[in-house]
Amino acid sequence: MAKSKKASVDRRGFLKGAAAGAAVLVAKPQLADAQQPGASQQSAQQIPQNRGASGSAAEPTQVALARETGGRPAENSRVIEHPGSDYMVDVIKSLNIEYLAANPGSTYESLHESLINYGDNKMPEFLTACHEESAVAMAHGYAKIEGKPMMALIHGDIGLQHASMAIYNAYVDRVPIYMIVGNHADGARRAPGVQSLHSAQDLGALVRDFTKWDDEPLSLGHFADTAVRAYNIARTPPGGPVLLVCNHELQADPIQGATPRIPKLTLTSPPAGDMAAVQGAAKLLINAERPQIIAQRMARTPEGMALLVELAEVLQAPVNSQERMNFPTRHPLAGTGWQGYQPDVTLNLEVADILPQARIDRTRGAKTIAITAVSLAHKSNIQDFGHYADIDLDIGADAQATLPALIEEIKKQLTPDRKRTLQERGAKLAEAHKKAWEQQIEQAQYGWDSSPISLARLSAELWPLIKNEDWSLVSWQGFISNWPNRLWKFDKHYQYIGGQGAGGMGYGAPAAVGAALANRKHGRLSVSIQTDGDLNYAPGVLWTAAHHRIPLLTIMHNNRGYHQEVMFVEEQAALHNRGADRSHIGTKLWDPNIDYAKMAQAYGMHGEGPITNPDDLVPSLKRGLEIVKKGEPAMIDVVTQPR
Ligand SMILES: Cc1ncc(C[n+]2csc(CCOP(=O)(O)OP(=O)(O)O)c2C)c(N)n1
Repeated sequence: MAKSKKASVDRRGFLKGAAAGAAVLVAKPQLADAQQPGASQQSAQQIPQNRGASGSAAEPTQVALARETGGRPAENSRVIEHPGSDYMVDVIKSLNIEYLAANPGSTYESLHESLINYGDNKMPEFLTACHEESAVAMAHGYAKIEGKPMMALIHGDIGLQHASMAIYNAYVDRVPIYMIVGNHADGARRAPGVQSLHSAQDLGALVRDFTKWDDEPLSLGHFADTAVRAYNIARTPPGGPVLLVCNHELQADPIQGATPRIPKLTLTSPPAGDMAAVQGAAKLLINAERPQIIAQRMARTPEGMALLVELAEVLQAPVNSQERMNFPTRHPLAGTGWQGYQPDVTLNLEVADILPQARIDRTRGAKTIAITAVSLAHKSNIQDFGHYADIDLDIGADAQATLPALIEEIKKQLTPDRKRTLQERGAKLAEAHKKAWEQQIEQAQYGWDSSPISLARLSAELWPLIKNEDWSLVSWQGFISNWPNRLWKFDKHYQYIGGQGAGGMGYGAPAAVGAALANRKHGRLSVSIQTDGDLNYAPGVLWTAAHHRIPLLTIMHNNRGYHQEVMFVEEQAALHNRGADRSHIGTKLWDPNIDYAKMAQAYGMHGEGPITNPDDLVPSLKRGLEIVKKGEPAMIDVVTQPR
């Protein structure tokens, strides 16, 4: 909870006797940021004061304008004893949110101050971001490790526009994020200029198409209800980002009378599949000759992985896991079966867009089952779905919550005879898995000594250095040809965070920092293989990692370009019957080459490279890992093959 009543009364007493603004800084000298050079030397006049002399937070003043544009505001001795934002902090603390990431902004200045002083900058702790997209994507990465939301504080309509792509990624990835955006909604009270320009009549509308829920509370009681409800909605499968629009007046006006009761959070239990449908699915799966399980956004918690292992083993079916850690990569049933294994029944667990394969399968009489909570939560405008999937059994429910019943039902229906047949299939699948594994090791050797360095070698050289640690890969593998999946042994739920969700670049670097933040308190070693195009969207997140001492080894997959797009342009050139020799135009990041070691150093972390000789790789990775194990971020720039 927040500071004790006595402590906060004492602080207020102190505030009364001093110049208010200066007191805010002096009162909390132990705060890390307040100790930065110059912070304590600020005079009372330099502390922003935009309130009118009447004691109301109402009047738009020239002071408000001046402060936003760099002018010197007038002195003001008024003190607001108990701002609404203190109560908001109590409400937020009741949700047990560990961190918030934000770029500062005047639309939430009152809440900002209450969080760091009244709330003691704990639960949540404030992390300084350098771009709103980074703040939200950090929260995205954090939730994928921790399974619960982090907060992003956003400044008005401009900050929300910056944040929007990251919100969209999280929405499609069904990841909970808790967002508060400040607003100056009351046109009669806000100042002209930025207070108006950064506000909106319906701020949530900017991102409503891809947030799970938003609300704009009108009173503190309404704020408490909305804040608790939003948290619950974010976490109820399918999860998603939620947004509270928080008006300046609600934050800054003094609380009148007693504070409203804070509702108790009770998480909604996820929907499990209808029993008749589950029984039907069990029957189809038991009778299948070549069943297949595809798991995409299935495992929400460590139990999800354990359930999927149990399902696979009881069925002796191969599991093709995508996007998340759903299934151990070295389990004998991991993969897609033996060569030519054509599934006759496919079970899709939280698979977003299953249509193309389902239609192909239908033409040869194969059946498709889907279990996903996304069927219960569609929106219209943004097209995060494909054609209508003509699947045979469509179970609208959370897959993880449905697995216990499905496993039970399969066990019940399985005869000893059928069990024997399934065991025989399992032995063949295990053989196929082993063969596929050996092939990967062989393939990894192609181009072993090449420069630029092969991604297989990079992954293979990294593995022995981390495999005895409690490691976590906090970057997507799509653009590194899935080499870690093909060579490493992933068997814990936090060992991989998957991709962007909606394919929006700029996600990778901040999501890695957010995931590393979540891993930090568990003492895990976070490693990211970072593409260069993605990092350059908002590299300031490197400073956030350095400033907040977030241990993360970033290994640049520096192919000096937007290689995915190089390939697309080359393909078009071929289609148009023209040469591909100009495909670098608009797609390559060279001339000049970007110096990532210097970039890392500029942001305050260890940086080395570019590594072009593969023999230099291991010593450099070792140096980076040593630094990360001491609790700091580090970057190694490796010049790599395109894929
Ligand atoms: C916000 C955004 N803009 C543009 C794209 C189009 N796009 C898809 S892949 C890609 C290249 C990414 O480059 P990089 O991260 O370096 O990965 P590489 O393909 O080089 O491995 C781009 C620009 C996108 N997905 N997202």
